[in-house]
Amino acid sequence: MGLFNSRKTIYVDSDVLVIGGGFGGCGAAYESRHWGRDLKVVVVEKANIERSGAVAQGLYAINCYMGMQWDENKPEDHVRYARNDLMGLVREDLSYDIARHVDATVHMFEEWGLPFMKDPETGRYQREGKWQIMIHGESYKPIIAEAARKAATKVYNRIMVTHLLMDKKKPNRVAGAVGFNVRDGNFYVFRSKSVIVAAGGASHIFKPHSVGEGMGRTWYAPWSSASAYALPIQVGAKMTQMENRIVLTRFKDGYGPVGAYFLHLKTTTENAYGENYEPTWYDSIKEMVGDYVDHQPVPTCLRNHAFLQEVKAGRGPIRMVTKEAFKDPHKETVGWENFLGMTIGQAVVWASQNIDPKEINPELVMSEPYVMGSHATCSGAWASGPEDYAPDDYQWGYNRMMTVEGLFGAGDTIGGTAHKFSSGSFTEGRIAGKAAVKYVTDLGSDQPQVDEAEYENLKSVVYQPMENYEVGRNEIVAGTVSPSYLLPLHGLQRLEKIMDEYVGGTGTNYLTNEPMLTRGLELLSMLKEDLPYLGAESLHQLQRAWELQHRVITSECVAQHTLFRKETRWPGYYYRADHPKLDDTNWHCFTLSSYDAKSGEWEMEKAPVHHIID
Ligand code: SFD
Ligand code: AMP
Repeated sequence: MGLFNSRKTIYVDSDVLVIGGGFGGCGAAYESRHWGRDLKVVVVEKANIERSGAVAQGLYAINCYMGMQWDENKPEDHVRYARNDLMGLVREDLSYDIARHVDATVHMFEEWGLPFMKDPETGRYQREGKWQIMIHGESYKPIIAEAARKAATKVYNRIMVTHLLMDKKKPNRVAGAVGFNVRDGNFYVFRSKSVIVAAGGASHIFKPHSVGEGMGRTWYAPWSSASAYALPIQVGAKMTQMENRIVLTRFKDGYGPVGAYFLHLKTTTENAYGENYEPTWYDSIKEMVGDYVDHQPVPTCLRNHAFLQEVKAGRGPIRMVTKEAFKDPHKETVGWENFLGMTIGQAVVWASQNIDPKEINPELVMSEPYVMGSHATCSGAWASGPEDYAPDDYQWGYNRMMTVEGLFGAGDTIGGTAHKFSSGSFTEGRIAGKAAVKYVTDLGSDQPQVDEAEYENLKSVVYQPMENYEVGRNEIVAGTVSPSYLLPLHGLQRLEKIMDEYVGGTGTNYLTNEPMLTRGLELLSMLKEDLPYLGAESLHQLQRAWELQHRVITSECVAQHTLFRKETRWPGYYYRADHPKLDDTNWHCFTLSSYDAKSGEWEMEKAPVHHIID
């Protein structure tokens, strides 16, 4: 490794290392400090926590709040809601654990200065829906980041974590992480007694609707690059429900979310001929999934399914009926502000396409799939549950610890816990932080040690794309296509095409089957063979190269899970055409995977779904 020896290696020691300073990470830092007054709590973030992660642009609602102080809901009710929405399969222990603590989190947000809308008559938080409350949330992220900054011993911004480090003595114990500074290029070795991964979900593993110059326009943040899954997968942590990718109804071209419209503005949808199409599909959905169609609210995936069927039947586009609601000045203000505080691009799209929702009912579209464990979906790591509530086989260590010792997670990282959203992710970070502190305290003198040979080897692996570029660049005089390297963007487009065409993206109407998945996996393994030849022109491109690596391994995991589950559990999220119905007899279970980095092999298994709440 000749060219980059001049880069400095910087060593950082900590008790608790938090990877990712988004909602889960900020919660983890805050709570680790509370329980570990004298401990060294370090946050490492690839951007700047002030405006990083999915909430960078702000949010207009907090989607998970019980309202227990006013007897609005009980934690058990939220578990029932999430279970119904996910067609019966959630980790009820983990979900309950978040629901019972989430209100306290939200109250802290208010103390820290987040402006909440209040119901003028009752003085309570203004409800958008049964679980959602409305905020003036443009500055949501900086407010939460401030608390984490004050709690952490140090926040390292602009460092992209590429790999976890394992203990020299105990094979299944974490000992830290490595990464590089995307501004000065220095190599960082984080040695830590415990690690909490809170690195967000994954966009751009399936081809998005907008490509070319519009490819940054996706619903989930384009910088959510799957590290939350790739880091644990690479060290053999078990993952769950990775087939449960999410597809969402969104306003066309700007990906504006629909929740505030459906729930607060009480708008409805109609087909191109002004008809309410959902009842048309009731019988056929019942035929596919049985009584799950009768749940209230109708599960997100089934609403998607009716939308997709109606478009396939030739009666699209589907529109949101806004004209009436927008005649009410309050609702009109809410409708616009919802996007100005959260998804500004949608307001800009409407302005640029001459769409005034008072005059025109705007088009909706079904998004490409994302992988994330905090919205209406359960993908993520398989985690140990709370000591006082989890059944025995969901408990092997500390709360939120993965199947790797000392490795914890929160937010999008953790599987089985849909509908936690921003507040639930922060809450889960708090739960993980508290548990990590206990783990560290219990370690005593038996402390993990990093292996110098391991991180020295990773140092050359991490910078290899820059070396590839530097050497290979001499072989071409112009253009971007080289015989010796491929650029991160080329790799990303290849990945998105494979996932789209074989693993159930928009290109096949979310449809796949065993032969398609088998071929998709072959193509993914060929892509993996080419990844050592990634070429990075700059540190920025080096970050893109590692984001791609993380997306590819996560995609492989999604494809393996999709192949393993032989049923169509969530029509509207994806379809196994060779197993077109829900099959509770054989598949009322979680799917688990583990990856062996040495052999490149995946092992799949089933785990039982325990229903703790009636
Ligand atoms: O309307 C590395 N979300 C909503 N939540 C709500 O409560 N209300 C809403 O209104 C929500 N809506 C919404 C939402 C998200 C988006 C994008 C839109 C609309 C347009 C969901 C929440 O945002 C989500 O649940 C949480 O943010 C999840 O928290 P977490 O911690 O799992 O992810 P994060 O906040 O993105 O943070 C991840 C951080 O990790 C960093 N990172 N750092 C170092 N090294 C690496 N390799 C890293 N990889 C990633 C990231 O930079 C980031 O800071 S609505 O649609 O429902
Ligand atoms: P969204 O804006 O679509 O991301 O959704 C925000 C919140 O509203 C989430 O809690 C969704 O589950 C919920 N939601 C969105 N649309 C509907 C609907 N039609 N019926 C019930 N809940 C919904």
